Amino acid sequence: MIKLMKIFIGMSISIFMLANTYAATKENANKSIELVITQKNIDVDGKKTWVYYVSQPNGTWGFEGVKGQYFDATVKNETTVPTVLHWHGLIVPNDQDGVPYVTQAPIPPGGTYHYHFKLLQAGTFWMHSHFGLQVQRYMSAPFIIHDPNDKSDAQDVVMMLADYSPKTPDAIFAELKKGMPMNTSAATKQKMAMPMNDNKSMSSMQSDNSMAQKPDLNDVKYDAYLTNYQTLKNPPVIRVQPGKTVRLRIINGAAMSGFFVNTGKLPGQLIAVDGNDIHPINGTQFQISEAQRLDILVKIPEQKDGVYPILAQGEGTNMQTGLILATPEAKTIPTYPEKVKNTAGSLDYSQEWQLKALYPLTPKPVDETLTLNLEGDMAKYEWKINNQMWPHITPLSVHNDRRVEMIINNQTDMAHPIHLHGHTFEVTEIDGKPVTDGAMRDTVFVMPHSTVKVQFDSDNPGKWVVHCHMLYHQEAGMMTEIDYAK
Ligand SMILES: [Cu+2]
Repeated sequence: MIKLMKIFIGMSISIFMLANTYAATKENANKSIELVITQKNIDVDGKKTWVYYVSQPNGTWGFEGVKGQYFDATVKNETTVPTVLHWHGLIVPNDQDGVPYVTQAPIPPGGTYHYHFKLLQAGTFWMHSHFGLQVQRYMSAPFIIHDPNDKSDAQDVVMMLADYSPKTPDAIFAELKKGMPMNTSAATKQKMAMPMNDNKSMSSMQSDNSMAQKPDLNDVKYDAYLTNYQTLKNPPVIRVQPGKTVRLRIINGAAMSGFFVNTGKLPGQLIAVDGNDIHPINGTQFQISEAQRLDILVKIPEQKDGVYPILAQGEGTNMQTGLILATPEAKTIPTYPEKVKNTAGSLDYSQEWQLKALYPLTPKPVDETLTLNLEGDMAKYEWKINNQMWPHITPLSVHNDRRVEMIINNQTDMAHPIHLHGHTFEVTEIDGKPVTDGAMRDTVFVMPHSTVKVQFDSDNPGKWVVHCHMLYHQEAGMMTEIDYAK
């Protein structure tokens, strides 16, 4: 028990450090670093489990750097399995992208791999394994890049969300492959296809009790959700200063769960999605699908002993996770329940419609069009793009230096967060309706039986994978590749 406590304390400290070592890291960002992948034991509400952990020898969880400087890292695989780390959302040269058998060979147990690239962007990103089902064991960590021109004195607080099951990832996948009747039930289909009123659905987490009686919209049932490896029974408590601004850097690192984020008493201002600045949106509830990020500013009131939970409820569930912002004088931290009365609804487009990129693409005619038809066979648990399952795919092709439109046509009964490597795209159309200056993203949520169009400039030659970021969908085939024509 003491050992476990130490792990928790260790993790809290390194997260706290991440929020407070900007100055030191700023000077050191050009230095070579080591990122060590280890395994460790944690306790999730009384259940012992082992997890992966990616940290630097100085204790920093993940990485924090400055735009314009170089990321020069030796990744050490101190686990017992092969792995590869991918830098999610970062525009890197193709050979740095970290996709096994596409851009590099896996790093064997005990092996190392050197990555070296310039940090071209500023924002909230993350790193994660692109090998097998390792994301379910949290082989993931924050990758935060500061803008050297950002004069804000906001305190950074990283909130990395994850989903927890006592079952092994292999067992979860085997169960899905065997098929679960509830997935294809008429009630589920009906619920998925149900059109949602935009304003109502933003707050659907509070209103819809009827969801509780219906089959779950999620194809994996989890026991708990985690924030920075901890549950609400023992949440991260981050000390904040009265009157100061906090920049929440929320990363959805969950394998299969979307969330409704709730800033509670603190009015929030959403300033970036997927690391890309938007025209700010005020609110207290925000949506985040798998692999996406939200940067939200909250101002801590002047009150000396303030406690402010930042919560995230899993879509289609009554479970929540979160962290607690507390001023130094707040001695007693109340506990917040892991389970709430109301079951949350599903994520939708209501937030996406509000997003306006601060730096959208320069409007240009589309030169080339790619179509991604998303298909699925629930009975066999096969997930496909253009009727092909990874790795048995024919790559799509683009030419260099073109404006490319990607049409994502979801023909399945489930939503899919689609992620493109090596590029940032603009959301340009949702279900036939144009989006003006839509958000710049690397991961877009596509609702069931719905079509989303995005555009990007083909300015980064190589072989880039595009895939669903629901881990078991990806593993079951929902991934393809876009190659630059030679
Ligand atoms: Cu999917």
